[in-house]
Formats: sequence, C-alpha cells, structure tokens
Amino acid sequence: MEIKQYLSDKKQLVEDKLDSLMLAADGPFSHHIEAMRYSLFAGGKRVRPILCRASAEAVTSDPSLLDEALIVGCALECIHTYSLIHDDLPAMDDDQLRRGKPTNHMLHGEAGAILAGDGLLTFAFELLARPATAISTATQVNIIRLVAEAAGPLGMVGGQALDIAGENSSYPFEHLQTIHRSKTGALIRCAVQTGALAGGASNEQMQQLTSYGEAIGLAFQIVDDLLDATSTTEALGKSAGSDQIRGKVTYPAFFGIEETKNLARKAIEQATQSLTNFDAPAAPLVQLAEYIYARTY
Ligand code: GRG
Repeated sequence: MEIKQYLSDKKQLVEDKLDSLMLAADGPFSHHIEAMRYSLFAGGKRVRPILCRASAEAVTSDPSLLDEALIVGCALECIHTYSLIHDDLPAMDDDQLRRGKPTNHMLHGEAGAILAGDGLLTFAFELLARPATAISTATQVNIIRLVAEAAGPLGMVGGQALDIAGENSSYPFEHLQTIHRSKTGALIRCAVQTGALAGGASNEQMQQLTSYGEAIGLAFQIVDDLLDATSTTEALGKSAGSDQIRGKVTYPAFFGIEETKNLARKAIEQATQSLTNFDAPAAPLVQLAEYIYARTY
C-alpha cells in the first residue's frame, strides 16, 4: 500500500467527518463558530485522527467501530487545534503564521481566539460524550478519561506550562523528555489508545499499541525540534527557528542535528517493534511511523 494514497484517502475521510460534525456558522453564535472553523479547517495534516482510525483498523474491520474511532479522532483534532490557537497567542508564542495562514488572533482578536480555543476544547468533549450505539457506555467513559488525562494538567497543558517555565533556562535531559512526552506525546499516544479502545482491542493489544503510541509521540516532537532548527518558515507554514529565539531547550541543542536524527530513528524502530504481533491490518501504523520520521512540515 502506498502511504501517500492512504494518507490522502484518510485525510479526506477526516475532512468530511469533521465537516459533518462541526457546528454551522450561522445564527447568534456565527462569529464565534466562524473563528473555531477558521482554524479547524486551515489545512492541518490530521495526524491524530488518522492515527486513531488506523489504530482501530489494526484490531477490527467492523465499519461501525471504525466510524466511532473516526469521531474520537475528530474530537482529538478539535483539542489539537485549540492548543495551537492558544499556543500562538501573544501571551504564549506570539506567532503570526500557522498552517501557512494568519493565526487565529490576527483575524479574530485575542478574546475571539481564546474563546475559539475554549469552544473547540469543550466541543470535543461534547463529541466524545454523544449518544453512541456501537460502543458501550463503559468504553465511552474510558475514552473520555484517557482524553482528559492526555489533554490536561499532567498531559498537554502541563507540558506547555513546563515548556513556558523553562524558556531561557537550562535543565537536565530528563526534564526535556518529560516536556516532550506530555506536551506533544500524550495526545498522540492517546489517539492510538482511544482508536484501539473504540475498536475493541484486547488488553494485550492495548499494551502493545500504547508502546507504539508512546514511541511515535516522542518521535513526533523530536522531528518537530529538528524541523524548527533546519527548515524554513515557508516549508513549515509557521515560524522556523523559533525555539532558538525563545531560548527553548531542544533535542538538537542537547545532541546536535545528526545525533537527533539517530534518536528519532531509534524511536521509530521502537514503535514498529511494538507491532510485531499484529498482522497486515497494522501495516498503516508501521507506515505512519515512517511518515512521522520523514515528514517535512
Ligand atoms: C496552549 C494548552 C496549550 C497547549 C499547547 C501542542 C502545543 C501545546 C503547542 C504547539 C507547539 C508546538 C509547535 C508543538 C510541537 C508539536 C506540534 C503539536 C506540532 C503541530 O502539530 P502538527 O504538526 O500540526 O500535527 P498540523 O498543523 O499539521 O495539525
């Protein structure tokens, strides 16, 4: 299977599903919903929903379970988009460009962007808690708990707090790993875990997919550090070189570019090794790991 084709098919699936789930920008809340839609449909790679659905595919071929996983993936994309809107605010990274377009607050103002992020975060949980027929209420509650943990104070939000607190200071490598695992890795691992849960994975499959998710989550952020240090604003669609400007500790700052590439490779190998007990339906997960390593934006 050609990964480019797989990614483009699944990206379309995600776009269509997000469009069908997302509120329409009309009525009294139209400006607020327009601000949410602006960033949600600004051209993201949709890595988290694609991973969520691919993880379900590794354990089931039941179309209604795969659709549940896709909805969970769309909720994760709403959370991811909120995090980018807030990360770009003047109080945080103060960025003007995201996904090659003006950042949310440039168009909708700071208050509008804060509320667009708040709206997306809350709407994600509305999606996760919707009446579902294919999965049990217990599975739904487990998924909601995993998402809240991954997005919350010991996950993405906590990681962002540590990242900001650590600007212009030095700290041990173990602390950098904690930041990477929580700020970026937690939501990616959660995409894999929740897709597996929606698909009805066994405990053993959950353990193996969790190891896979942890490894690709770390690889994703290592590659992000590399791209920030080596790529251009034009290629990334967001400001390149910002880590150095903001005095952030990164993998390249610790290890240099070449060794950082080796460490990303090692994380990808760890990820694929976690999948050795899976059959052909897990092939997209192997290729997605390679895509995360080779991505250029
Ligand atoms: C503000 C609560 C809060 C959290 C922000 C994730 C995050 C925490 C900030 C984003 C900063 C950043 C550049 C992190 C690096 C990894 C990352 C999440 C990159 C962007 O994700 P992609 O590449 O983006 O999946 P697209 O645009 O393709 O969706």
